[in-house]
Amino acid sequence: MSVAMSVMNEIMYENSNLEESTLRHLYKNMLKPRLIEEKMLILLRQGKISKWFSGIGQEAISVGVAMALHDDEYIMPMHRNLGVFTTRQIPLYRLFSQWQGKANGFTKGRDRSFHFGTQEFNIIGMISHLGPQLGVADGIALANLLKNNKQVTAVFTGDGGTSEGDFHEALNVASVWQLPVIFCVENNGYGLSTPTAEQYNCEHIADRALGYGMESHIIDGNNIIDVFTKVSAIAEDIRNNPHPVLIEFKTFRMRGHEEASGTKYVPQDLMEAWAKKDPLVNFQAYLKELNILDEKQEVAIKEGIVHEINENLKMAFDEKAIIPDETNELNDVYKSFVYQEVAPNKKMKELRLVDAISDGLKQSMEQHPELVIMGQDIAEYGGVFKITDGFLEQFGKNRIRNTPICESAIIEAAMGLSIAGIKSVVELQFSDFVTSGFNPVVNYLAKSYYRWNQNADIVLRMPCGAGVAAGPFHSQTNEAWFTKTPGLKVVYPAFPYDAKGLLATAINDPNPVLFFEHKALYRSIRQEVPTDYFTIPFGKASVLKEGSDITIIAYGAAVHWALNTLEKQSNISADVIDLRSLQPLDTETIYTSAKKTGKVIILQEDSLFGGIASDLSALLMENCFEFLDAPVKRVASLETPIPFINQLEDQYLSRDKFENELLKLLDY
Ligand SMILES: Cc1ncc(C[n+]2csc(CCOP(=O)(O)OP(=O)(O)O)c2C)c(N)n1
Repeated sequence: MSVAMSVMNEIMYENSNLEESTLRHLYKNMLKPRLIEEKMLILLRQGKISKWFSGIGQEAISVGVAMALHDDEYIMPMHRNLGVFTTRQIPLYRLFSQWQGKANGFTKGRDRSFHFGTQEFNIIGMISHLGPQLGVADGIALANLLKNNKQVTAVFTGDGGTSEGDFHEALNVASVWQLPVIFCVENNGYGLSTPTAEQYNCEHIADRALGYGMESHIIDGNNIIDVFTKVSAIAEDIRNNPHPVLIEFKTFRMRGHEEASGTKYVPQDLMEAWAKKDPLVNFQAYLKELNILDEKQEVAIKEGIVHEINENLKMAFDEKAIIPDETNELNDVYKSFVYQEVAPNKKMKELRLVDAISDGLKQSMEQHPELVIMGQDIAEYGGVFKITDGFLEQFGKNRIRNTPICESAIIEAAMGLSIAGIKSVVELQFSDFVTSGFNPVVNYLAKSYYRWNQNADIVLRMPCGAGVAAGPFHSQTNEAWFTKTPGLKVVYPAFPYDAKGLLATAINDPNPVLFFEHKALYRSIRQEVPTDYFTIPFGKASVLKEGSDITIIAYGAAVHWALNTLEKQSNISADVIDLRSLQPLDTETIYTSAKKTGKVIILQEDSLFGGIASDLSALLMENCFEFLDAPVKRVASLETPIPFINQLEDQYLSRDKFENELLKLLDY
């Protein structure tokens, strides 16, 4: 080892055979974000940008990690990692436009600061919630592992972010699956105003890796040579031998959490001590000491960067402001999907709902050779409802993945797979447990396409529903939590035939789809189903009966409750509409029927307030009022959680109240 040792005031550099050109490169790459920030702070004071999270003093980490990775490897920065973006050579005017909410940015004014990704530069930015980045990194790393492309993924978080559940789930999943990912924790002393002593109760964050069976390192985050050389070596090791690594970079946040919040709570002596360890100033002095940089070169480099900043700023300022256009906005909520009709074959077989879903899932696995299924107990055990029984033997362990009980990390990992171009299906053991992964569903999967045109090619299978005496946490039908959220599609079949065809479409659709499967129907409903692969389009309700007195609208188990009621009341002439898909919704079929019959009753299994029936009722009032002969009637379950014991569950459910309400409405 040729070691040029240098003891500067505060940082000891070891030049482990790095070329002069590399050292200069490291320097320039650190200087650029520093100069941009200095300019941004001026613009902030002038009110020309809205908010700024400073990375001053932490540049060595962003730059060192970004330079240690290959350009085709994904890197996932946070709010203080400007150096990642500049090291990847993103044209500055695009960054400036992003911060000004202009069209040349990455989110068309839809999200601010560093909340964006760009496939062009293999950078996947954060969502505000911090932690989800880590699970998404797992998914990208999983894709790399499956493709065997020897790539490593690096993801950032702060010391504060390590307290989030996402951090622990992501580390656990990465370790269990031995994913090629580097978790980079920038320990900068504070999470907003909270010092690390109030954030965690262990000496080093790196120590936590032991608990996950993971390799870890502590690196001086202000020493650019250490960061670059050590991360380069770690990355190379991971490429050859995939495994996760946790790195804790010791550093300090030199400015406020964001500029407006100040640093009053930080002791002055701490600030002063860390100011002496400035990564840029020390490295610059070191390069001068080695005669790699002189005063003239320093000035020239600085002038070059300042010129680039000013030119690019001018471009961003000159760019016209975004003109709002509702159509544009609405068109970017979902990735466009051209539905491909695959007609059902003539050969039929009688199947239960559970078999039809299993059959459809298996055929989609054959249609899409890269499709991955993830879920708890789905491999050897075949899933708690046995939907994936036998899949492991046919498709292997890479594609049929048992997961730890980490709903958040797994849904985030599915997002990562999608970013890397791989479709996935996630089986929630019970739809009730989606709450443990709620954040990534409603904030990441749902908003990603709208924010920066990155789709989430994911189906979440949701075994749901009551009537099985399973109590408040295994019986909910929670579709309304998701129909409320733009960006998600929600499908809810009631029959085996529909379930098979709709599941195929859900998997073909590049958008996030929540696929509800009613547990009480799994083994009680049978139907003739085409044996081969076929598709059914979303947004088309199914008219099960045609009549003239009244329109009955339902979905899921409630469809069967309505049909059973009509069997008893055979003199009633009703249109029975099974919605099948709730988002998109087939308003045309609903309105046509309502206008014909003049009376509408909506039967819903969920409790009343805020459910689908309420919105359907509002839509009918707004669009069919003149045709209605009676107020639209909603019949829904009691406004309580779902109770366990049969007689209480029976009382809770809307099922037995329907007949009476139907007769009353007919008499209106
Ligand atoms: C889930 C969630 N809770 C709270 C916040 C508000 N918040 C944003 S950044 C931050 C501190 C983060 O600290 P750390 O991870 O140490 O990163 P740093 O800002 O110090 O770089 C907080 C509390 C948030 N964005 N998301």
